Amino acid sequence: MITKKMEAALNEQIKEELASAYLYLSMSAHFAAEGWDGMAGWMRVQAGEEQEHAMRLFDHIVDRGGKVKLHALAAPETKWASPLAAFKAAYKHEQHITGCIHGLVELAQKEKDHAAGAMLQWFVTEQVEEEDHASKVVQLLERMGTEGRGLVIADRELGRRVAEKE
Ligand code: OFO
Repeated sequence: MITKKMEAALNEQIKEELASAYLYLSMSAHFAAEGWDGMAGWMRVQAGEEQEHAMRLFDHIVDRGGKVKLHALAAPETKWASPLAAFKAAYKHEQHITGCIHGLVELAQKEKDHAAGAMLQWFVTEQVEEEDHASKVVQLLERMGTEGRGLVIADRELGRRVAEKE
């Protein structure tokens, strides 16, 4: 049986993951409106992954006899000064999420909740990938330049991202 503290913290993390999905969907909408279809697609795939992350936590709470409680989501930003600014914001956001996950791992240790600890290890590894993906795009956009042909090539490259099976 999940403890009340762990249940509340994981419910909070479901909100964080869905807020991530919301943020990336908003970025996708922004890129689509600006005609950057490749980057819009990249963000859409990312938003889908975030929903899957939320569902992992959802299922864990249910499997451990707890109750899922969904919290309200704040509206995300809708505009970014440039593609580079958006991906920098995404990278910063992932660093924030990594901090949340590490906090949950520490709570699971304190609560002696080994099942939550084991489940959260997947997220620890995933966050290494999440930060790596976002920072690599930042690097790519810095190299390709913020306008013109370089950005068109980067957009095409980023559009090749497809949803991975977890
Ligand atoms: Fe769920 O990893 Fe990104 O936010």
